[in-house]
Amino acid sequence: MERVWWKEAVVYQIYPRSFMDSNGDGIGDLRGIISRLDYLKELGVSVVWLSPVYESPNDDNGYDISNYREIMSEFGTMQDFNEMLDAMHERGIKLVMDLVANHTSDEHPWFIESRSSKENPYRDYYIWREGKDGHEPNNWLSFFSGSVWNYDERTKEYYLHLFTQKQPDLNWGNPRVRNEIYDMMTFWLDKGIDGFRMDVINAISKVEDLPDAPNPTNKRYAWGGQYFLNGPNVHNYLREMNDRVLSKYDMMTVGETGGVSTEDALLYVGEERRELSMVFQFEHVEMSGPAGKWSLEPWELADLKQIMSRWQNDLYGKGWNSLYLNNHDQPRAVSRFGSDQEYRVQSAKMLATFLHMQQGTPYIYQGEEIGMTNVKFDRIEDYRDVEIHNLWKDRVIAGGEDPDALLHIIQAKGRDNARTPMQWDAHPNAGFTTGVPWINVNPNYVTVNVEESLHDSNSVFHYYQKLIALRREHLIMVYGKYDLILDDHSEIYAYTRTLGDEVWLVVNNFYGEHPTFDLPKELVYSTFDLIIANYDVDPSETPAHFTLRPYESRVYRLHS
Ligand code: ISL
Ligand code: CA
Repeated sequence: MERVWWKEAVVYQIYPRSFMDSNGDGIGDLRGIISRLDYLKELGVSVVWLSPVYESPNDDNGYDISNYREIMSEFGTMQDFNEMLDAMHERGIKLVMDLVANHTSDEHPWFIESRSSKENPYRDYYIWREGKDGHEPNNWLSFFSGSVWNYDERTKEYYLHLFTQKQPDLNWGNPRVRNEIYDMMTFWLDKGIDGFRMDVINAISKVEDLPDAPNPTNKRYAWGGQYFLNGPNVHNYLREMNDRVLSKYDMMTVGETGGVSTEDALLYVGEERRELSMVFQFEHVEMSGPAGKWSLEPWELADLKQIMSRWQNDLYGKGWNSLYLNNHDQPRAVSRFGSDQEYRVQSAKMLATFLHMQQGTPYIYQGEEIGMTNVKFDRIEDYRDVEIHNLWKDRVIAGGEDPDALLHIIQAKGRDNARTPMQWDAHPNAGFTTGVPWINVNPNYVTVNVEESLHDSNSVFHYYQKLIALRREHLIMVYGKYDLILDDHSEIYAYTRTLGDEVWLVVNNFYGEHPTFDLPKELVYSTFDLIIANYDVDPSETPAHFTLRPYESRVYRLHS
């Protein structure tokens, strides 16, 4: 595969509202980010992905943009932004911005014009339809509960919103809309940013006639993803975007693409396709079974192996993977895939090894590098996420479901798990703010925090630092071929990486027991060395046979 900087990078995601507050208003901001860049440099990451910082009424924390060319006043000014970008570049850190172009805020001037009359020149910037027999134009279910349609009194038509009512979908079929987006992207790239993370980019092309979705269980609304995910023109639009914008810069792109198979993904990231650098696939974060996201069904290691290995194998030599276990939309990785109790530190390190040793660009979500965990708020009022509150209205207030049962699920799966303030130190509010934080801190900040991690040479932080440093030294971590071994082992997830005549063996114990590892016979070696491990390893033990401790991880280099 061709060598490129973004394949060799490690990306750190900042959710600005919760990262660092510089002025005591309880909301993270750009000057707060600037004040913590030395920390990111010490960690060693080479790219920051910054969740949206554009002007927004914050119905969905900045994923509802009312002006693409201004900074949200709560976060600072354009001058702060310019300073932040320079300060990142001075430290050798590139900046990837969030591109939220499937929809805008309903407070964006385009939408204000669009809804004002059917004749307005901006009408066709959005997706308007007449009702059908006094109902919505179709039965599609929104990502955030309820219908995707909202009736607008003034013109007596409905507009489409896949997310909240305050996030109307843009009409990408209109070339004027596409031009506006390309101009806006050029504006930011000309400022010197290094790429875009593209929000729900595979939803920008809807099928022309917007048919009803199949509704076998006869609910009021039904999931219509097949009519708007990977739609008929999505690749035409991305090719056009690439020709007009992306190809003119040395940049990276990562498309957020829920519901893609590896075959679909290759159409976005195939090396010859001239579309995107990589995509975020969702299969491993959607393992929870038929009841979907809002259920407590456990995930299975066999499924994780099968999914991750399929992505590793199917994209190998053809297109690039991204690697992540959590982000601002997902529960905390250590709570979900590891253990956030007795083995929090060990399992956080194990998960990091498991992920960073695969092929692809790893993404670290803020706080993951110190093993931050899920939070349990006891009262629905303490949650802030619009997805959670819409769900609550739909299922408890309107639907009469048991509030305690749903709260329990929200505690495990809700997006606010990822959005509590970054835990900097043991001072009140975790050192995030001197004021009242916009969302409560996780009470475990007293022990789980950056300051503590920096002092402890055995911390999760120092382990991540080591993994990131290893990637800079060893091309095998980036370009080596992945092969799953011990496919059927019920506790161990092990694989090898191979580049030329170099072989690395990666062994991860996903549970709290003591399984034994036996090297498959075909893997012959004469000498070995230990690359990294999350426990002290007895040097007399060989990679041929050993017993793992709870959540133990080891990486060996095998010499033939
Ligand atoms: O987290 C989810 C809902 O459970 C996902 O389905 C999520 O909504 C989807 O991945 C799209 O996410 C992106 O677009 C949303 C925004 O709310 C998310 O924060 C963003 O990552 C709308 O812009
Ligand atoms: Ca602030």
